[in-house]
Amino acid sequence: MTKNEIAEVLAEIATLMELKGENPFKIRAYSGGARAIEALENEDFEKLVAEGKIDTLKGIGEALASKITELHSTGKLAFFETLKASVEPGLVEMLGIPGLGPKKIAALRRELGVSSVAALEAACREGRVAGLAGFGEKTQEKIIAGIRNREAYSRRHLWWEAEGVATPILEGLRSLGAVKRAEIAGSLRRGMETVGDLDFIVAAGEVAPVVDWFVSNPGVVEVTAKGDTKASVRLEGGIQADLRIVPPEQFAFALHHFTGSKDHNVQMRQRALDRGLSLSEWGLVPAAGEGTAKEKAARSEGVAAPDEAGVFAALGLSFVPPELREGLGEIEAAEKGELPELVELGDLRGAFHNHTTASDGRNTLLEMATAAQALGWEYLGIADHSKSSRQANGLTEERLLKQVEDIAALNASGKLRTRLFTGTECDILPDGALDFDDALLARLDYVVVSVHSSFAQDEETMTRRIIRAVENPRATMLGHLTGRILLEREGYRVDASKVIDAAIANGVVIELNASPYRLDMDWRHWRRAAERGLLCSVNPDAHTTTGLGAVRAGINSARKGWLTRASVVNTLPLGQMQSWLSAKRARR
Ligand code: DGT
Ligand code: CA
Ligand code: CA
Ligand code: ZN
Repeated sequence: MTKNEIAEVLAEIATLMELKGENPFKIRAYSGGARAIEALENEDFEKLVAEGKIDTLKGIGEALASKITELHSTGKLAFFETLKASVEPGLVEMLGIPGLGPKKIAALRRELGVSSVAALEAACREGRVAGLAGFGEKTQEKIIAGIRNREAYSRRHLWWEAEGVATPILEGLRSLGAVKRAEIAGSLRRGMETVGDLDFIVAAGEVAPVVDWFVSNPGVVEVTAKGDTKASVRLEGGIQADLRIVPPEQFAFALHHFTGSKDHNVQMRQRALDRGLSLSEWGLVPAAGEGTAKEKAARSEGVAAPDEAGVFAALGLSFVPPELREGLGEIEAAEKGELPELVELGDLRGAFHNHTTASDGRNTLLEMATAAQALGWEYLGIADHSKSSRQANGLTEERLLKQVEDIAALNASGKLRTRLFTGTECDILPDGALDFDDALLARLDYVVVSVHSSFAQDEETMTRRIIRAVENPRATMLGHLTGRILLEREGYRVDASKVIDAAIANGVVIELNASPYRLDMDWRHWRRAAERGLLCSVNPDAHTTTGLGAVRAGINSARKGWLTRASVVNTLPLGQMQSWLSAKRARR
């Protein structure tokens, strides 16, 4: 074990002993010992251990010295393991509640017999905590709030929301005089549908002003860690953010490392090792030789890389876009020069599946069309709900026919450069039939078919139901395959691969619903499905004019699914899109 790891174990021992209410002098010996070795330089610590002189340090007696030596040589400590096993896990969990330290927790255990977060919450609600010496009403309220916040903090966050929080921080960092480069890393950069925490990587000459700015910017509600070159904070809304500052020459390596994913990093590191190199956040250095990778990097022994492309190139790879870095074959593809040319936001020429005030949208047809035009889109497909979706004010046959006329009139008026397509988001009824009859559906430019009811059907029934809809010659595309709402609701049970087969066989498109809450069909299915010939439509499912912008989230998922422009129908320019739709209609 390294010096820092040993110090952490000693500090944890002190905490555990405090939770158990043990002798304060003994406790202080461990926390003091942790601080004493933390303050040492690595080399000095190693030297003292090697010479058996660790007990000459102030604050470290013989007993502690032998424990440190045991940890150093074996990485384990029997005393620590026994101690850990003797402390109730609920007490350790309580340490995560802001405002509760080991001493208070020990008192709660002793006086109230509370040994879990749930029991603590109940005790607070019954007012029993306020009555304890050293607690009071205020503390009791703080604990209740802390428990609630802890739940929010442990949550993951939608990519869209995380990005909204991260962008102003990134801009703030870039505006600092000391900052040379700043990027967002982690799952956010990889375009994951949900994000655990934010990771900022900064190259700076001077570090102190950057750390100070980061921990004191207005969105910060709590500083959870602050060091010389890193800091962690909790932001409003509960999301955590980590900052790491590195020297400019290490920036590309740190950015690559903290972008991840873990699986991608493991494979990259193995590839480096196969070439006698060691890859880490510090650099790409020879695996052999004196000292740690960090020290070698500091001595500039490694490969220089001005950017991430340089990191990949040094390992014989072409640049791997962050979205593909999931350890799912991207390194092999990069080696062979076979990475796909991923679809980009700018490739989209329009979008289908959009709602208006006719059903449950909040903007009118004209407002939606005008917004699409402002985005530079050549076309916009309207798809309001069908009559069975009463909760969403689904259109009756008459109202849909009226909308078809309105759209024709708008298209003919010459007011718009964006062409409107008539459509519907037609309910797939519980038995797989469609909500409108053939004659009406045949009058529309396209038809999205979606499930909005009877979510509880078993997988076989649901799969059969959706396949029946996909086999309907009136269906152009399938909406939100599983109906999941991220972080809120699981999707209904459906056999995705069978539905994909049916869609391919029937020339039906499956949408990538780009709503940041959905991102459905999931990116993990897309690569194989597209290889087999499935076409995708990146659909915003917009209910407002700003909702059209959701395609940005959809493009993340499309890229994670290795999709190229050729697999995404709404990259077609207007003329080709019209021919494509006409050809579909002729067949149905
Ligand atoms: P998240 O925050 O849960 O949505 O996911 P990430 O991917 O942002 O993970 P995070 O924030 O824990 O760490 C950022 C990146 O740092 C991660 O993708 C890869 C790298 N990393 C962190 N811990 C490890 C590790 O133990 N091993 C390896 N190989 N890489 C790690
Ligand atoms: Ca992260
Ligand atoms: Ca992190
Ligand atoms: Zn829908």
